Amino acid sequence: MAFKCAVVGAAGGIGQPLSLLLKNDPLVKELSVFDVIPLAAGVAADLSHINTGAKVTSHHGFDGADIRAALTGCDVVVIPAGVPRKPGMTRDDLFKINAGIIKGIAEAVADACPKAMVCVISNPVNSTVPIFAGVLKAKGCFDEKRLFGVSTLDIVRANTFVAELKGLNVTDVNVPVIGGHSGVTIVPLLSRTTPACEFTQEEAEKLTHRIQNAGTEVVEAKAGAGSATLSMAFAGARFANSVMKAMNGEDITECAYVYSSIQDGVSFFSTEISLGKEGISKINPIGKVSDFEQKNIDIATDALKANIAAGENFLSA
Ligand SMILES: NC(=O)c1ccc[n+]([C@@H]2O[C@H](COP(=O)([O-])OP(=O)(O)OC[C@H]3O[C@@H](n4cnc5c(N)ncnc54)[C@H](O)[C@@H]3O)[C@@H](O)[C@H]2O)c1
Ligand SMILES: *[C@@H]1O[C@H](CO)[C@@H](O)[C@H](O)[C@H]1NC(C)=O
Ligand SMILES: CC(=O)N[C@H]1CO[C@H](CO)[C@@H](O)[C@@H]1O
Repeated sequence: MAFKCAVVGAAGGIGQPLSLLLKNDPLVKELSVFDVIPLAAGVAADLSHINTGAKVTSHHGFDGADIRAALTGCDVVVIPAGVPRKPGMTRDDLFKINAGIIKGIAEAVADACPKAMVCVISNPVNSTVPIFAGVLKAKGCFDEKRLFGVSTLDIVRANTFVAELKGLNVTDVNVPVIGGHSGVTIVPLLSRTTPACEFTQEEAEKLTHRIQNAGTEVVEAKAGAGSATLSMAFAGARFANSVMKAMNGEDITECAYVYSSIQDGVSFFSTEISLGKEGISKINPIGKVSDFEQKNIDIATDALKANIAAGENFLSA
């Protein structure tokens, strides 16, 4: 079975290549391209000439009716809408702007496609996902099995950096990355890399630091022209594809930042999750980790407490 998929923020740096990858995904039967800016229509026209099965439709505009029209009937909604980080800007600075954008999109999802699988890319994911959940709760349609903060880029990066260091075939490498999705909340579980790898303490520290700060490498290299877009589009398309494969009955495991009681003191946490026809079928326990990883999990949990509160306070303000 194939699905109707929307990209919200489709005219942006992430949105355009993400839309391209979804247009090329055989599991997508209709791609609904939405952005507030009119360029959405151009992106859709361009994509519509590609001879793959997905039918392309488009909507744009600031009126709530436009996004609701784009979302109607969608099975999967992928959201890279917002403002990207510029040099010198922290994910905190982004928070206020993107929080308002996410709130509006969540209201539209609640009205137009409350059963859709929702994949949030807009940063800071550690707060935008709690905001999204809060809006859906207020609208009486929050299903914790269907809301995902997309942290896949951290796994994609970890796989790449580990394969480079160890001389492995990168397509075979998998490094689970748990916790949150920025700075110290990103916790790679290098000890659980498959195929099994040994790391010295120095290698583990260097790799962990690089994975946590990889976004900044791209921001600095683009020198004012934006943040990670192409690698993020790849990661977002991979995650959406996994969600759709699972909706078709395949057993799939991905890491994602979700509503979870796995970690004491925080209501959202990223761990490996099993996906099924109805979204999350099981949140896997953290499992065995090294002492270094456990220390990083504790640091991440403390930081996330403040981040989640920031999301909740934004809604109650
Ligand atoms: N999760 C991750 O790993 C990750 C990685 C990189 C970037 N990001 C985040 O993704 C977001 C987008 O980044 P980008 O580089 O594509 O930015 P961009 O500015 O190039 O694109 C954002 C797009 O969102 C649109 N937009 C703004 N408000 C909207 C709304 N209310 N509804 C629909 N569309 C709206 C804009 O018109 C623009 O086309 C940022 O928040 C960025 O921080 C996340
Ligand atoms: C890497 O692994 C993939 C999948 O297992 C395989 O298709 C590919 O040929 C391998 N590449 C190399 C260079 O060995
Ligand atoms: C650890 C971390 O920095 N995470 C970000 C999550 O979102 C909040 C905003 O509420 C920021 O404080 C953090 O930068």
